Amino acid sequence: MRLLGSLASPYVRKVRVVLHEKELDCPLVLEDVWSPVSAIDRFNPLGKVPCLVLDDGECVFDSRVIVQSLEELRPAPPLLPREPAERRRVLSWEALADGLLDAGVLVRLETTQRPAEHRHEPWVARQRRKVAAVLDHAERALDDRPWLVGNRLTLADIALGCATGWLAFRFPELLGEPPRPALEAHRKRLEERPSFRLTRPS
Ligand code: GSF
Repeated sequence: MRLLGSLASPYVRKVRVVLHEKELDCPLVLEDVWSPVSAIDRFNPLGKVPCLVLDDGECVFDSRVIVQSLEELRPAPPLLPREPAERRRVLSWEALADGLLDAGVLVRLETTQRPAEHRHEPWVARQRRKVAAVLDHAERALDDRPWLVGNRLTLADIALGCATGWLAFRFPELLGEPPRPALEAHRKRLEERPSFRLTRPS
């Protein structure tokens, strides 16, 4: 199998971190989805990465489906609990982290791609509020606990770590103000893991 993706995408990073944590070998094939000659549409009609291409040619997307498939392919170490209530909590955190990213990416596109005179500031402010609300929610949930769910690393931490890592890369001011010490400790702890160190956005 191979993973189509980019080095800056936080959704791709989530998949790459899971691959590393599970010690699964899967080459990353760089795909610039914004290039007019990108071949991504041949693999994913939505034109988005990440896309996991299996050996028989089947294409798997999006990142949430890919990481669940990887969990089934290689159950150890478990990143998605089997116990229903714990599993639900982990998946809800993943949805929150991805939702934060969706809002953050909209802010980035609105402020980098759209000419200033066409920007819709209330829309940008709305997306920024979503980012801040998820960060506040995570700060309260973490308090002085090392992990979001249970007493070990799960997909919840990986998804949140990829989201906060992307903010540190693209919007440090959104991440840093107001200070959220528990969240910052969580981010730094994750960034020290080999799986995160090897997948830093660039
Ligand atoms: C989001 C993927 C995505 O937006 C997932 O896989 O979890 N829900 C999906 N990927 C972006 C790259 S990035 O912003 O990380 C992408 O491929 N955008 C191209 C486009 O045409 O929107």
